[in-house]
Amino acid sequence: MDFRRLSFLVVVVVIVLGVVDGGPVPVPFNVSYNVAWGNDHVLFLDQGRQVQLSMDLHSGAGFESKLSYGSGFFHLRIKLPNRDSAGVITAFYLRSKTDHHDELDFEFLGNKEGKPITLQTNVFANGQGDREQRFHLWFDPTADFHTYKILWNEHQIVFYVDNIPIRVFKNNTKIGVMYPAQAMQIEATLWDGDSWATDGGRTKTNWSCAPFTANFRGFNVDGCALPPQSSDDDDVVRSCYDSKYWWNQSKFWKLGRKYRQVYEQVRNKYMNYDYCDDRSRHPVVPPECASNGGG
Ligand SMILES: *[C@@H]1O[C@H](CO)[C@@H](O)[C@H](O)[C@H]1NC(C)=O
Ligand SMILES: *[C@@H]1O[C@H](CO)[C@@H](O)[C@H](O)[C@H]1NC(C)=O
Ligand SMILES: *[C@@H]1O[C@H](CO)[C@@H](O)[C@H](O)[C@H]1NC(C)=O
Ligand SMILES: CC(=O)N[C@H]1CO[C@H](CO)[C@@H](O)[C@@H]1O
Repeated sequence: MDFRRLSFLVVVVVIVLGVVDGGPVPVPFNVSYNVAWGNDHVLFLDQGRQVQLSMDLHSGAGFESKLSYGSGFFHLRIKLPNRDSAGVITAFYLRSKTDHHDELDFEFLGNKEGKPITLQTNVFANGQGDREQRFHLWFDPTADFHTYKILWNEHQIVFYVDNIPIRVFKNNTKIGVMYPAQAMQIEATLWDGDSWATDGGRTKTNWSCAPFTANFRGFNVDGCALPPQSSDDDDVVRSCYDSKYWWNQSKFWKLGRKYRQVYEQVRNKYMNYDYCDDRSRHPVVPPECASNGGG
């Protein structure tokens, strides 16, 4: 193989991997995001292409997208607080700022050094949540950046860790299950949740380990942005289902066969709590539980 062809191949591979990583273009934070709270606990690194949130006894911190979105394939690259992070919650989620809100959550529940961090996911539609599913991860999320992604279109919501789908919430409106349909903002936060996060709240935050820090990258947004105050306007939100958005194309309507296999493997091996199986909280199996197998 001559050298020109080889370097062409390398470029292609880098571009493909770049896309898998959550976007080839390192976009600065301030293009799409604002600090929401805890300004003095936010540090900008790498010319604004990386942000570090910190938490101590005085405050945590959070940021949010400037715009709201009606569909998209959202991602952030996150490196979680290391050492003893019991009680500390790092979160990446979409949320509508409405009374009966929609929300799609990744919440990382910190733990004592050496014990596994739990990744909790949840789905709220029209104010109703109580749909937790929890996982242990197959890598150390404090050691390096990993990509966490949320696909949201008219057909399904999928949570991904790197490229692996771990949770599917389908549009089951035809069997009476509410489906997120309100304009949502992207948010990320670092906060003290020691009343519930670790061992059901029995293990408290060890403040002698503060400040706790979480780092974020990957600030390009693949989403259908909506004008402010449009969340009540059905037609405007529906415009986000247009096929001109790549995440609305048919290959994103359900998991393909290969993805469904890894999805099932990962859930069998790493999911350690599922609201669908919790008869003390849900005496009747929630209707969506039968059909979220990713098929
Ligand atoms: C983002 O920050 C850089 C410098 O830190 C500044 O030059 C630029 O104008 C800012 N962009 C926006 C959209 O605020
Ligand atoms: C859910 O799917 C139905 C078709 O089954 C569609 O009419 C509706 O717009 C979808 N709902 C949302 C909120 O996307
Ligand atoms: C809190 O962290 C300090 C420093 O790492 C450690 O010496 C101490 O044992 C920890 N306390 C608890 C209750 O784990
Ligand atoms: C509501 C809507 O416009 N949905 C469209 C999403 O994109 C597919 C094509 O990929 C169209 O068939 C749907 O009508």
